[in-house]
Formats: sequence, C-alpha cells, structure tokens
Amino acid sequence: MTSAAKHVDEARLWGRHMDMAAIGARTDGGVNRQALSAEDARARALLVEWARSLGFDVASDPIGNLFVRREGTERGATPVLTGSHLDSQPTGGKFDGAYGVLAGFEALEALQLGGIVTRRPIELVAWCNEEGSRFAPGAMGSAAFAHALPLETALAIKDREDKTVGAALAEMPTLPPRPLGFPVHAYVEAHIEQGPVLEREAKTIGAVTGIQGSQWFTVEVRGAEAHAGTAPLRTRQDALKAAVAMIAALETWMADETDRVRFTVGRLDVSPNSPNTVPGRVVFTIDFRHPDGAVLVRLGDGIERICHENARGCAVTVTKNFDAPPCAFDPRIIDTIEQSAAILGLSRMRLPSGAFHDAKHMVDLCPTGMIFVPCEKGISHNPVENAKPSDLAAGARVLATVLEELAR
Ligand code: HGY
Ligand code: MN
Ligand code: MN
Repeated sequence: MTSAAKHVDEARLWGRHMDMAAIGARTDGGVNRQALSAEDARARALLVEWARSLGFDVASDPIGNLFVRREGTERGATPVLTGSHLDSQPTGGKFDGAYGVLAGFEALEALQLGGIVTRRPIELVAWCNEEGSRFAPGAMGSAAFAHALPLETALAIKDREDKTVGAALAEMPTLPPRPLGFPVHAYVEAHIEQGPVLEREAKTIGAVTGIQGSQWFTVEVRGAEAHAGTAPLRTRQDALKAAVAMIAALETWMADETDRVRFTVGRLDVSPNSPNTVPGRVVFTIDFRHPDGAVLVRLGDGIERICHENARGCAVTVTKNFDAPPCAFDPRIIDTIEQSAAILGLSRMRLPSGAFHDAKHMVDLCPTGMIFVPCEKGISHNPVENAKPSDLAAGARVLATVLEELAR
C-alpha cells in the first residue's frame, strides 16, 4: 500500500511557496501580507483556487479562518486538522506561516495522488491574523475558534487607521460559511523553526515539545504639547521623555544574564511627531516571553507599576492585550512525529518553540503538536528568511505521514 509521503513533491511544494510569496512581495525578497489586507485576500483566493482544483470543499468561519476539507469514509467523524497562517509581518519572509499552510496542502494532494482513503476527514486551516501586527493580539483567529477570545471583542479590534477587524473581514472573498469552532480529533502544525537550533544541530525535523509563554501590553502616555523653544523643561509634560524613561526602567526590570527573557518594544508612535513641539502622546508596545510561567507572571505584574513610577507628570494607561502561559504539546503527538521522521529516515530532535503559534490555542481542545524544519541561520520576521526545498519537503512528508496515521 502506498503512503502519502511518497507522493509529496519537492518541486511542486517549492513552486507553491514562490507563487504565494509573489503576493505581497517586497523588493528585498520578503513579503508584506498583513492580516485582512488586499494581499491577504489574494493569498486566500489562491489557496481556494488550488483547493477547488483538487475537488476539496472550502469554507470560512465568522473570524475569517479559512478551511479546506478532504472527506473521509466516516463523514461525521471529528476531523484531523492541520494548518498555519498566510498573513505576514510587514517585513516578513516567504516561509513563516505559509509553510504550514502549503505543507498541509501538499499533504492533502499527496493523499489524493496516492488514492489513500482515510476514515476521518482531514482539514487544512489558514488561521486569520496570526501575526497580530495590524490587529493585536496575534493568533486571533485560532483564539476565537477556541473561544479564548470572544468573537465580538475580536471583531471590534481596530488597526492604527481605526478600521475594525469586522470591517476588514467584510472585504475578504466570500466563501461558504461555517460556525465558529468545531470538535477536532487532533491538530498538527508544520512551521519553520524561526530559531538556530535545528540548523546548528544538523537535524531536519523538530518534534516540538511546547511553546514558551508570552505577554503583550500597550502603554499610552499622555502629556501636553508645548512649544519646543519657550516651554521650560521643569513645567513640561513630555510624553516621549517619560516613555523613554519607562522603557529604560523596563529593560532593567527584564534584565536576565541567562538571556532567556525575550523583551521587545517593537512599536513606538509619537504625536504630533513634530521636531519643535513637545510630544503630547506616545503609544508603545511591549512583547515579552519566557519558558517559565511563574517568571512570566512575576515580570508581567511589575510592568504597570514601573510605567507609573516613570510617568514624569504624564498620565499613563497600561493595557495587557495578550497573556499566553507556556504550553506543552501532547506526548502521543510528539512520539508520532518522531516515529514518522524515523520511518522516513530523517534526523530529528525534540525542542521547544520560542515563537508562539496558533497551535497554542488547540492544546486545550485536542491532542496537539508541531513539526519544525530548519530555516537559514534561524532568521525570521525578516525579508531574508530562507529555507531549503529539501527540508520543506521532508517536513511535508512527516506531516503527511502523521496526518494519515491520525486519520486512520
Ligand atoms: O510573534 C510570534 O511569536 C509569531 O511568530 N507571530
Ligand atoms: Mn508563524
Ligand atoms: Mn511570525
């Protein structure tokens, strides 16, 4: 009996990555396909076109998650689910997210080509807004699917142009609707590692053990505009000077000589952003991560205090908009990934994920795991992000084998 893995085709998979990367392509080799943008709409339409050409059903739920379904002999059986995301960072790479969607699609096509019948249906999902760059927080579509984020709350979230998720969703291609959330038998996501470990250890397959914890905050500092030439320093309410003091104090708070804390201030908006007006309002973001849940809570609980201590006469509002404790994947899924890699003769190792993924919202719903493949120098969230066609195909072969096993 043939196996799906035998029908995974490296050139076809690579070609699909290049076709997808042409959507939202940047001149520096990266992609900019922000969630629910025109580029995201075109990426979804391309996936739908490929899916329909293979006779798969497609559907979309109220938060814009896009599903491709391959039937099993037992139509009513809970499906096995795989997938990732098509949206990217503004200076994203060709593989973050897209790989998990395209490897999943390649696995479905390999099952078709092999004439392999599974008992359970297998579904591929392109989760809406995993990156959280345009609409915070990230992993929004999977959070709503898992009811970890109320749908109405998600739909009302605005981008920096004050457009809501709901309004942006209305501009996406219309697809057959399906309810938000459904029972899933198991979930397996393929992704590039976005770190240096697999490449350094010369391993092709990562059987991911879990995801470290992460917290996101938005800090708004409100001072008072004033004339740069006349306003005495001692009477100013300078929102930018206060924000800089807060960030410096936070950096001290987050200092970790073991270099495990991941503390980032990625966005800082200043208004009116004029050289000769004292900034009246600043908004900045905090993203920090840690593998130990207790450390995450302790550090997170200090953020509001530290911002207020450095307010320098300004008003401060600290809002936590993301709080994901560390999660562990299902040992049975990890074992199945390792065994599949072994059957395929692929080098493999267990490792945790420093990046968050939609898989973290599936952990409480069903047995969940992830397959990593190496990316060049571990670089990601950067236009030069790169991966080898052979590694991408190897990961797709493991995914196809795991899906076939779980859907048996
Ligand atoms: O930020 C993350 O960890 C994910 O890559 N979006
Ligand atoms: Mn990703
Ligand atoms: Mn990412």
